[in-house]
Amino acid sequence: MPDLHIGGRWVGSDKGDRREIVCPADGTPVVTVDEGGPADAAAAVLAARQAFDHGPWPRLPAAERGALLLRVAEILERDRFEIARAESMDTGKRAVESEYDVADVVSVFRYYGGLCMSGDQGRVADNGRDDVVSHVVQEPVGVCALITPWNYPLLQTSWKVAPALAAGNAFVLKPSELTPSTAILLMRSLIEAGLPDGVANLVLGAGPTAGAPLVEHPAVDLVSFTGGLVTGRAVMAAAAGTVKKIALELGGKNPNIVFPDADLEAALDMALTAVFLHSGQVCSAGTRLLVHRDLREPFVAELAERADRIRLGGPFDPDAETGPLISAGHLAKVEAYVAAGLAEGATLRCGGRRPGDPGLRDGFYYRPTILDDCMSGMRVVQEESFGPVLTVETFVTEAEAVELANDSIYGLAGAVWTRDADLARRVADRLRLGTVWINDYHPYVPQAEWGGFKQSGVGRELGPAGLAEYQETKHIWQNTRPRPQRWFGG
Ligand code: TXE
Repeated sequence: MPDLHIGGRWVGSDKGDRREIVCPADGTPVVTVDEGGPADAAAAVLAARQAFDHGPWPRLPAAERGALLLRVAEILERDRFEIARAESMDTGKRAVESEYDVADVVSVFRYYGGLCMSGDQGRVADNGRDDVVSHVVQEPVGVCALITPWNYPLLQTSWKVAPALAAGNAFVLKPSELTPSTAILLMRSLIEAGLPDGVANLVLGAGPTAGAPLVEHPAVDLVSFTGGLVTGRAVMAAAAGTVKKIALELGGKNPNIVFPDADLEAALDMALTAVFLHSGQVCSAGTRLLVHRDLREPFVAELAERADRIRLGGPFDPDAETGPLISAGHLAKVEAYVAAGLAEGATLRCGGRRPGDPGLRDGFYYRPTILDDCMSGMRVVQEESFGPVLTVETFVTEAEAVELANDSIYGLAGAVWTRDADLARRVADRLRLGTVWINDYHPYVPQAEWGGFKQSGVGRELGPAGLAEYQETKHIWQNTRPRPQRWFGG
């Protein structure tokens, strides 16, 4: 069966191009898929436009859209092992992590399905007139281009697809060219749930050839993009040509601040998870450890000792604790960042190399790495390596900790560890971050908004604000007793 889905039909690409997907854990071929280009992107936009302008979906009662989203959740839950397996083959991540991801995806569809059911009919604004009704309503934005990355392929897609559908939009999804499999499976689930033709369209292919034409297309009303900062800037600039609405999630360099009175056992354990989960390929990874000077030596020594014991392996290796990087190119990028850090004066506490295990030779693995003696100005501290690399900086005062944490062009997420609730709250209030964890790291729920301050992005995903991104607000002024005004003499 062909892999692009346009206007309710599975089709091959206009040019007939194909792309082979390989598993990053060992380089084995996973699947070959159709590779779309500009003509496919344009066809998908027109199909979505047609479905939005003339189809039933945007005009359905919200509760019916909600019912469909809940059916999608059921189907995804039924197929969770097949979906998780596909995700693990494309990304190399452990099967158990993919299963957690699919469970999260199901929750996201349930949450937005439920939000539709809540039956928000807008509001009546007080206009001071008894002859006029001012009704403020939310409408779908229109045709949305949804562009997603490779680290949490289906999860990041669900954060866009579920609210876009809940609001009544039509969309074209362009997943990462490295990890297309679960987008295909999602499309099948949407069809099985009964989504009308043309509402959901799938174009596979590379960013410049399949993604950029979506961003530039005049018939697209909104672009929601998750990916790297450099690409995000290009997307923002391209979207300006037709003044599209945009939502961007562009990663972070997230501070994890440890005060001396913290529960050190928990702080240490979670500092490892914060940065080394999914080998650091997490936008909110706690890559910058800011530790009080008095704690630094014992804390970092134990961190390094435990990081050195982390077991690497493929998706189905029961002993593996984390997996490979996504590609050879990404591995080279991470290596270059570590080299740059060492050249700038950092001290290597562990890792800094590929694993020696011959069983891992064909995968894109990199050992968990800790760079000590870092300074805020270093490239490895400021730029996202998106790998298993932790940098260590020290502070003495609360003000210094806040200043270091905020010394970044990013502002996505971070954590503060202390038993002093007042201190924790003071610091949380001053951090310029979209998410702050106190005595924890990484949890999120579909009910609460996610997104970044500063160059970590524009807009919010999840929560009610994640739905609002996909809505336009309209004020309908209804004069019930129209009379001539005689503004002009006539
Ligand atoms: O991402 P890209 P890449 C960061 C991370 C990583 C870096 C580069 O630091 O090392 O980004 O990764 C599509 N117009 N993050 O190159 O290019 C592309 O096809 C429209 C953080 O893989 O941003 C894919 O679907 N679309 C991040 C998506 O954009 C374009 C997650 C993301 O790819 C395009 C991943 C264009 N001109 C990487 N060029 C996070 N925020 O979690 C590419 N794309």
